[in-house]
Amino acid sequence: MNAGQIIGQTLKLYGVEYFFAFTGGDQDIWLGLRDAGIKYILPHSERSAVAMADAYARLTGKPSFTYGQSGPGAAVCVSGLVDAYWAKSPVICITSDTHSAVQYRHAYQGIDDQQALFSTITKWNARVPNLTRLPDILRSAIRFAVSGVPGPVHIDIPSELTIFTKDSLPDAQLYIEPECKKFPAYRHSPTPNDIDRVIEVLAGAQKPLILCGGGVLMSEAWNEVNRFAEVLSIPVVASAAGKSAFATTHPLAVGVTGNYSRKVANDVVEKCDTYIVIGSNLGDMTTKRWRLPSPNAKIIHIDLDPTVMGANLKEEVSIVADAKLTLQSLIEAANESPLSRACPWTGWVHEVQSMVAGWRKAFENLAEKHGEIGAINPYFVLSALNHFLTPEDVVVADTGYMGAYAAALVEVKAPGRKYIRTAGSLGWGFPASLGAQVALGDKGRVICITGDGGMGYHTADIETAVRIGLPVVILVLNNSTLAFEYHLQKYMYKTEIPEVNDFLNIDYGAVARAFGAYGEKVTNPTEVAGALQRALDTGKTAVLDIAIDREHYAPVVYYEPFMQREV
Ligand SMILES: Cc1ncc(C[n+]2csc(CCOP(=O)(O)OP(=O)(O)O)c2C)c(N)n1
Ligand SMILES: [Mg+2]
Repeated sequence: MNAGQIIGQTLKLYGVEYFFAFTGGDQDIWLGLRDAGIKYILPHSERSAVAMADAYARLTGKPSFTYGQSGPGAAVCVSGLVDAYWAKSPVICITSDTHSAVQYRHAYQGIDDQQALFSTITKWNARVPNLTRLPDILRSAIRFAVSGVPGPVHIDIPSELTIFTKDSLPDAQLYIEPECKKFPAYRHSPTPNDIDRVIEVLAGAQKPLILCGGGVLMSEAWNEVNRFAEVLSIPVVASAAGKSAFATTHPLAVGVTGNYSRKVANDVVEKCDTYIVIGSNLGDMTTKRWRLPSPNAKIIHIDLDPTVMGANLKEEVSIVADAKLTLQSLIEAANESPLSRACPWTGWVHEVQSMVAGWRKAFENLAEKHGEIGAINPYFVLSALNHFLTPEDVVVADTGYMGAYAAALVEVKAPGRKYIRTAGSLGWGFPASLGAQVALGDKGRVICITGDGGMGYHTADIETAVRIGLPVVILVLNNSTLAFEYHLQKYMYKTEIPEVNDFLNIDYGAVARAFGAYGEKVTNPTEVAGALQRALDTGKTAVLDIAIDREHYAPVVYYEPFMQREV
């Protein structure tokens, strides 16, 4: 077996279906994948490929694979892996590297230390010294990616092993670790004492609140978190990463808290006296730069990563264990506890529910203002989208304002892996939505929410979507500017620097049609609902370019105290 065959056959044994990559010269790998029946997905850049692989992993709970050719291809992969690194997404990136015979000799596309490029954004990073080591290094890469705190890994293979190689390993020992087909692998249980401590602290609580972080989705624990919240009648907020762990339509749901959030969710977090944090590192985005919760609140923190304990806030109880296993034990303990028979915090639940109802009313009022021709109100657009969303749909949001609009306003009608967002890299959303649709197959529709700034990064991948036949609906909320930047100038600095943020008014609907997709430009608010209906009904890739008001500012907290957001 040569390297390509070893890679192809190993992936097949792990049940891998897809390989997301922008090609380089390493034909042995492509032949190995083809012979193993792994489907090759070709987008228009390594960054798109990584975003697709990343979204695929986040939505399936399985490790995913991508690639970059030695030098420039590898370098582009790095910029895509950043988001997987933040989101703890197990993307395995294989790169070829300079032929060992010419390393350090100014070889074409050579980077002397290519591994160093990946070192800060991967969990593990290994060079394959010879063919004999490839099977075990591949297994280790997968194990590193899916076990402990999941995350991206990198394998570097010198090109003497990947291009037209005569080397072969006749007796390659290929086997897999079944536990590593999904993540998080090798889950840890809580101790009985951990569970007792939670019930003990809750017995003294008057205003408890649950925070669902991304770890709840990673651990596939959404049914358990719903059950736990219901058994004890505890309201639930989420981080942007954990948004879809709890349906926003649930009577105990409050919404996303943090910097890109619902105002009401931050208000509720501020009031709680006991904060049960599940699968979150309590970073700045979730805690409003550590101004939430109140310093008096007792924190019960459940996470599989011991290094997040105490990193940001002081915990009353720290449980280092898997979210699903911990919640299963907590449900049992809660059922046995008097707390489940006579809810001591009914008044708190009613208070939270009336706060959420007030927020909903305020949002509906704002969404009733449709905006002007060419300056449509984004609240109106998202409210219209909510009417069309089904419990099966998956929403993929880009970052900045798009992350805030989507986090605060998009309804999740059933819990599960239904919402993912870029953890920070502008432009990730659109290619990620294609990976999401590959993951979903025909089990649901994917709707991507991106700005024109985000869409500009990977416009060419409309062709990818059309070629592969992915019926993603892409909403480009187009204000012909990087509005986040524009507003920071306007409100914080009381000036404008248009050359830093303003673009031409591009019609992405027409662009989409040129690529063979369905496309419309929506300038009149009265066209929004009809256009959404048509895009969702086409059954093919659809782009709606919606001309939104460049003055509209999203539900973010950055302008405080310069400006108060509305909801
Ligand atoms: C790769 C990358 N570059 C830059 C940024 C900073 N950034 C965040 S949001 C944003 C503006 C996004 O513009 P657009 O997608 O058009 O949305 P809008 O703000 O106009 O609503 C920028 C430049 C980033 N997060 N990631
Ligand atoms: Mg914009």
